[in-house]
Amino acid sequence: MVVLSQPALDHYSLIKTCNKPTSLFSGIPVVDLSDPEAKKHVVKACEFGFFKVVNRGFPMEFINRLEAEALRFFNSPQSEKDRAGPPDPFGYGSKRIGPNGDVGWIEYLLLNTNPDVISYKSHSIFQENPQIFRSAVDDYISAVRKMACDILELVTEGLGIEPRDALSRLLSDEKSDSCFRLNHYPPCPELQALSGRNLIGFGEHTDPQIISILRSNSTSGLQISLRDGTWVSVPPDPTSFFINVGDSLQVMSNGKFKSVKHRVLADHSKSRVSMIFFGGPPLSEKIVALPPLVGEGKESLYKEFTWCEYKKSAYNSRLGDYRLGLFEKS
Ligand code: GA4
Repeated sequence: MVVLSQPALDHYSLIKTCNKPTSLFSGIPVVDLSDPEAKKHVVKACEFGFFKVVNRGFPMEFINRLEAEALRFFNSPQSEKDRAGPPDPFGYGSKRIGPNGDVGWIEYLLLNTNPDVISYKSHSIFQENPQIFRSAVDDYISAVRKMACDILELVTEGLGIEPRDALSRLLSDEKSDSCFRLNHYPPCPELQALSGRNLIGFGEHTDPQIISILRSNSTSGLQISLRDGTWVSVPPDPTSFFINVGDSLQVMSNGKFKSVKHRVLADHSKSRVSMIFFGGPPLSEKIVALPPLVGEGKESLYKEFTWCEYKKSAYNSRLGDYRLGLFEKS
């Protein structure tokens, strides 16, 4: 990995680059949600930590409407987009990610989905089409939240844990601290000509929440890190969803499920648009292992903490830090 510093590349300075492998990884677990055995497969897939779900019956119209509105926003003049920023952490952001100096070849809208908090409804992101953009976001978020809850119910059922809403209630709670992100990775053609390398759009990290649900257009770029540390490219599939186990679910499963490191590389010629729902619990919720996963006479692997404490610690960290380290029992 190199950091560009030549004057010709000033535009990109400080944004890291790397070589994008051309081959796509074919080993991503796929869970067919219409399969009567889905609960068994979802548990296996969570052990891997990253998987694709198909046959959800998610309205394609919600996806298309939201993608069109997102593109309309990202293609609008910079001065207009800047009116919706800087992110605090919610709002429009460009290149800067989080508060601690991380940067990437990306622009984004980060929205809070909890209407009690500084909701996205109060942001001036919706420009001249407020009702169309807002309702596209609302419709998509309610459908994707429902999908996240259903997947978590398959998880508890698959594990034989009662009640079946032991996990899903954390996202259906009206105080659920979930958020939603629309990401736009513009193409980086000059860079290809100059170095043949790709810019890092979003640097490597794990997601702090319980579960993340991602949908992207057909531009590749998402990569995951396998257990042996190799980075592999995820074949894009605009009609399916990709699921990431978050750090909190790793803790609640007492390490049975893995929060997988991932990153995004920008493409030379095509722009990538993704929409991600991050399902988080209420701020006061204790993140502890589900008792059946600890085992009789055994101890959980992690210290007790609330989501509020974990989130605070995440916002004090750099993107690539191993955040769960602070909460592991020695
Ligand atoms: C990673 C997952 C989500 O995109 C996010 C990110 C958040 C942000 O962009 O504001 C963080 C990052 C994410 C983890 C560490 C901190 C916080 C940027 C950062 C450096 C919205 C989230 O919840 O955590």
